[in-house]
Amino acid sequence: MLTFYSEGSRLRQARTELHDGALVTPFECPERLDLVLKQLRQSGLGEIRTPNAYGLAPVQAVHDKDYVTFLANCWTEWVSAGHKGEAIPNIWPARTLRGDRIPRAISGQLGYYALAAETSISEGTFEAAMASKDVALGAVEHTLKTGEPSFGLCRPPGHHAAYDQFGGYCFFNNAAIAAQRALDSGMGRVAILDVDFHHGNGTQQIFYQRDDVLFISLHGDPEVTFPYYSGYADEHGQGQGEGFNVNYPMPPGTSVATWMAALDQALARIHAAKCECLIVSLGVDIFVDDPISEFTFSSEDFTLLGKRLAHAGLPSVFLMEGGYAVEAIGVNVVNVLQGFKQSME
Ligand code: Q9C
Ligand code: ZN
Repeated sequence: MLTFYSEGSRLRQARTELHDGALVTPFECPERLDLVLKQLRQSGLGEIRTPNAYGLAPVQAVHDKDYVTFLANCWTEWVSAGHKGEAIPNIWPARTLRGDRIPRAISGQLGYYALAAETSISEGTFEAAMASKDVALGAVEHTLKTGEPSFGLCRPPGHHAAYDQFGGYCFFNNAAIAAQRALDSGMGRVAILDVDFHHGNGTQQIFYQRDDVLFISLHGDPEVTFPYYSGYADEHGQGQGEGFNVNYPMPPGTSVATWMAALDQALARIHAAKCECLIVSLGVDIFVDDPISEFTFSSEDFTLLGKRLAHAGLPSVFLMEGGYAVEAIGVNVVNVLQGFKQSME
């Protein structure tokens, strides 16, 4: 199985994350890449390739053009406005304010285009987001061409990024960009299965009114966990998309057996919808020791997850999302991929 990876992902070097009322070193850090690469090299899973540069067109196929321009210019504008730290929003078009204006000042634009405050924009963030979507596109292109599975070691992650909003460590929605690419290459329907601990609100929002992408997410109950305002079981999709969005929220501490039972239901839906390809939003923050998440996967359970995913029998693309227990992240990712590879017929 090929891995796609870009050195450009290291250009995101943010120093600050708003966490527990303090600015801390971000959980979503470049060391995450090192640990995954190390385990991939030891595993003998397959070659690690640098993707081509695919430009902005595939990004603009799922994101707002003005949002992309905002991300491209944000750091420069923030610095030239004289701000000292990293770019962090501190006001939003909240429910009682106007949501129909995009202010001229970068501080006003930040709130307009942000869905959360933990994620700063720093020098190199846009360039890293560009590298990350190229990784996703390299992976999906390879799978479309060969039918073989592939792994995109995306960083920054993508599943919280919506049509015109960043947050939750995400800027471009790599899974959505890859899914759109698969559709544009002639696939009739694509499944995105999101196993990250957090609900993939961005992916859901991008495809909510469409029936050509089946989005299914297993995640911590938004009643008690990020992103709080998305991911409930009654979100089924809208219009044409009715029935093509499925959420399995589960409480903190949910057992692996319960989680796997939800996965079986998800795989049955993917089969019933006649999806032609599977994109897995692979967050390994469901690991028991993840510092910001509350599910209970052991490292061995990730192997089991890979095996179950192989039983879907579809051309599959794995794209990295979250996972913050840095020491274990490499083992956990490789276990999914090895489990998958071993169970393919
Ligand atoms: N400060 C992904 O896993 N904050 N994003 C949670 C801890 C945001 C996670 C509370 C978590 C975002 C891709
Ligand atoms: Zn997550």
